[in-house]
Amino acid sequence: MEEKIKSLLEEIKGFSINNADEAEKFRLKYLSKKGIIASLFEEFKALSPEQRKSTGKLLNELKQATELKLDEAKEGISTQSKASTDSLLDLSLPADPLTIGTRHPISIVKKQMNDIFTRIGFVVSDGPEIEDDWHNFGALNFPADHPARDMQDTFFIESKGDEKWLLRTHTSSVQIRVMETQEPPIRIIAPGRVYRNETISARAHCQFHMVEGLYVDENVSFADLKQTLYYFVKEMFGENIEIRFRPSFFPFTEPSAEMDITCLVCGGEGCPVCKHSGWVEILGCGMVHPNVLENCKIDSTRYTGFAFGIGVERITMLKFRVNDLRLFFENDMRFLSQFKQAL
Ligand code: 2NL
Repeated sequence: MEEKIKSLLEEIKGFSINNADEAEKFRLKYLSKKGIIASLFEEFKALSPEQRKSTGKLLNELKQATELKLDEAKEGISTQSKASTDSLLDLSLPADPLTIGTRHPISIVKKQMNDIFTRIGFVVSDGPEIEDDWHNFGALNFPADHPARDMQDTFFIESKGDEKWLLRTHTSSVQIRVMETQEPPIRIIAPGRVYRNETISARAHCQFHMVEGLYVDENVSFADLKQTLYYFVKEMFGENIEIRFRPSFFPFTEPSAEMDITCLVCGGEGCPVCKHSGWVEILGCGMVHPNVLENCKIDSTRYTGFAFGIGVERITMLKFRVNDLRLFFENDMRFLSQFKQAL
C-alpha cells in the first residue's frame, strides 16, 4: 500500500490543471467521496495497528498534497480570468466629468444682497444665533407682555438659572450688540438665520434668513431710507422696478413702514401672485425708535437712524419664481440643481 501511495504522489505532482474543467476532473478523481484517496482510507482501516503508523502518516501527506495542489490550481485559474478582464480596460478613454457643486439659491441671493449694500458703504456684521431676552426683545422696545415673547412665537431654550435663552427671531440682536459697543456713525447689515415658532407651510417656516440694515448718524432721515431701499431693489430686480410705502407698526421703529414693489409676475397688471393689486410686499422698515437708541446708550437728541429687515427667502422666491418656501430646506437635488451658479 505504501508503494501505491508513493506512486500516486508522483502522479498528482505531474497532473496538469489548466482550467476549471480540469480542476473538477482532478477533484473527482482524487478527492471526491468515491475518489482514489477515499478508497485508500477504506483500505487503511483493514491494516494491522503496526502497519497503520507509517502508512497513516504517508496517507495524510498524500491527502494534504492533493488538496494543496487543487487550491493552488484554482487560485491560478481565478487570477488568469481577472487578468483577462483587466486587459479590456482602455486607459486612453476620457475620464467621467467631475461634478462641481453649486450654491444654494438662498446663498446666491444673500451674497448678492451683501454685495449691493457693501457697495454703498454698509459693513457686514454677525452675532450669535442663541440670544438672551435683552438683545432679542428688551433693548428693541418690546413691551413685557408682547405676544412675540410668548412660547407660541419664539423658541426658548431650557436653562437652569434665571437667564432666559432663546433662538433669535430677527438679526436686530446683532445690531443691538454693535450699537452697545460702537459710536455712531454706524452703517451695518446683519445677514443670518433666524427662528420663529410657526406652523410650516408653503409661505411660512420655523427657520428663515434675514438681511437687516441699520444706519445711525446725525441727520439721518426717512428720505435716506427711501433712497437706500430704492437703490437696493433697482440693483436686485432691474431699473424699471417701482416702489411704494405703506404705514405699519414695529416696537423698534417710529414711524414704521412696509415697502412694496411692482409685481414681477404680471408687471403691475394684476395676477394671483399679487392678489390682483399689482404690488407685492418685500420688507419692513422705519426710523429707529428713540428708546432703542437710549437702550444702547446712544444720545437720541443728537442721533437718528433708519433700519430695515428683508426676508431672503421672500426675495429669492420673487427672483426665481419659487412658489413653496419648504423647497429651500428639503435639499432635493431636482430643485437645487436648477441653480447653476458655481461655488
Ligand atoms: C421684518 C421687519 C424690520 C428692523 C427690522 C431694526 C433693528 C434695530 C432697530 C430698529 Cl437694531 N429696527 N430692524 C426695522 C424694521 C423692520 O424687519 O419682519 N422683516 C422681515
